[in-house]
Amino acid sequence: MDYTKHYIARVQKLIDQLPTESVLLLKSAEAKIRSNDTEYGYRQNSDFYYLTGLEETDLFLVIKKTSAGAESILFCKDSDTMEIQWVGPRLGVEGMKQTKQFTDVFSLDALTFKMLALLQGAKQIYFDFGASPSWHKQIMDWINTLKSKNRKGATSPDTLKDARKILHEMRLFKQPEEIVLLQKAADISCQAHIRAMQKTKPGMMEYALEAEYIHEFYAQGARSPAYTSIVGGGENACILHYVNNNKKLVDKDLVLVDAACEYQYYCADITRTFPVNGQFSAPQQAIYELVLAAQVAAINIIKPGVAFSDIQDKVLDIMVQGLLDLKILQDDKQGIIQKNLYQPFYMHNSGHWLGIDVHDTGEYKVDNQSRKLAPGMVLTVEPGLYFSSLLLKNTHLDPKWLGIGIRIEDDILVTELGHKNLTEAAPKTISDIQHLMSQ
Ligand SMILES: [Mn+2]
Repeated sequence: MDYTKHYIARVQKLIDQLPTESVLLLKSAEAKIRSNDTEYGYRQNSDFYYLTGLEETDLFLVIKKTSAGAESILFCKDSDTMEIQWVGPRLGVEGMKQTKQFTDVFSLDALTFKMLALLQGAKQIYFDFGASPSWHKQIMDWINTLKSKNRKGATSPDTLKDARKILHEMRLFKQPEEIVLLQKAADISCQAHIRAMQKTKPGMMEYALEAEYIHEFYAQGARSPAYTSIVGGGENACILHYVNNNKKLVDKDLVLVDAACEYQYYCADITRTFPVNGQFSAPQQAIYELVLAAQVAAINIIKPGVAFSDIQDKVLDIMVQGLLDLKILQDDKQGIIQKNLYQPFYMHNSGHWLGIDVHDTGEYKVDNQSRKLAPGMVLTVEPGLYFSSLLLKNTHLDPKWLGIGIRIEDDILVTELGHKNLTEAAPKTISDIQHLMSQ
């Protein structure tokens, strides 16, 4: 699919929000070394990709807005013979011009000379605060060069502004063409969870189960997990960011898998917890039903106007009541919630924004109030309960709960009328999971 018109529209929408006499600067991500002289697979800077869809290094995007109008300018590199031989050709100046995405395209060789001309007369510079120290320094060097020429009549900008404030708000509201890609990432990830449930058996290594996910991602064209997969059998499920994935899956244990793919830069994020041998024990079932009830109830309140924090409140309302019913907690429900007495078992938030970054951009508070949901936002809902033997062994907790760790996570799109669960194809009821695993 040709997304060029969408990138042009995003740049235009950004221009609309810039004051006149301003220049916005963005730089592509650099290749990152993994070991000695070999690199990680390249991933473009998320903001740069959002505006351009380009996957090359050594790109500079300049957007200049004056009272006379606005222009978008790309600086890029042409490949040399050696580069074509070893890593293949770049689009180059002519190739970039043919996309007709930018007002003008120049060679990187002209960067400093042209940049000083572009910055001349601008009152403010927007760039991505915190992107990298060398990028900050580069921008300050350009400004200082201009300042040194002020006796010759050059004027330099006097205000620096964070481009991310604008870009990250834009990225929070997903456009239809983005939702298509998020759904695709979600669909592939759901199929990976189904494949994994079908392959799981006692004695299997956690990394072998992880391999089933990676297989499904790659086979369907998603060339990377959206984040390092968490595959934790038994007690390991209680370690929130367990990524060693190197233990054996044991009969009668549960396995928690937090794994999903990135498809054309859009992420899914799914957690499922299922029994290694295909059948939940009674204590596992009791905790699972509680987490699931809290997750479903929380998803069901999602619609425009609901506050982000209402989701966690709903989770706590259901889970704390359930923990009281199971005699894991005692006394007064509101007191437990106010004093955070549930935290030995549930110590994280209900979820996060999802998009080009798995923990996507966008403020969670506006004017110090929890953000109200609106159509186009995509978020995860992922309550969990964890009974770590290491942390809870000297408490009065009934030992039958120890070693159980359960999280259930789906990806939810806020729609005009309510919400859509993008990941509902991954089984999560006990009967659906046990049925699938018995086949
Ligand atoms: Mn998540």
